[in-house]
Amino acid sequence: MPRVVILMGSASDEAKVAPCVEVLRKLEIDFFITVCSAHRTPDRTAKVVREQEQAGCKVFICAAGMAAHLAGAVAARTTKPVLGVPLAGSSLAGFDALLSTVQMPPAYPVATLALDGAGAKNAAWLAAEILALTDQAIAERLVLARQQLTVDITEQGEAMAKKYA
Ligand code: RP5
Repeated sequence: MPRVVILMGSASDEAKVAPCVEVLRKLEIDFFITVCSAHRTPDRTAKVVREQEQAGCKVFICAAGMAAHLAGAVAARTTKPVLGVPLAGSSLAGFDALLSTVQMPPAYPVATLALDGAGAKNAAWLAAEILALTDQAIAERLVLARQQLTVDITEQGEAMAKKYA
């Protein structure tokens, strides 16, 4: 049962959203992913939110560029946490998408992550942390994954020190 739903505004966003998928897979979290536009397919967006919520979705991750209203449009239709990932794709280099995603009116929050791949990755980590509040297995996998990062970075540090010794 997918507990995380990833929506992107266009198929052209796929490469920037891929790191999110990678992290969710690594943490063994089921997800549903599709293309859904706030502007081009508003009815489909509403339908997907309704259907996925009924199917058990606990967190929505929305990635979009330009006048990025997807996360806001989803937040308008659910009280589940909505995580927004602004994408750079216009001559404003993502500043447009950042402001469109982050500036939500009271009672309709969008937890806005960094731009592009970095934000996509952290959206998955944050979704995992939200799920971990009520899922012990995910909580344990999160701790293990972080411990592995500590090991990896320590090894990198030692290798770097050796290289320049
Ligand atoms: C946004 O417009 C999408 O999220 C995408 O980042 C941007 C451009 O979309 P395409 O013209 O490539 O479909 O809605």
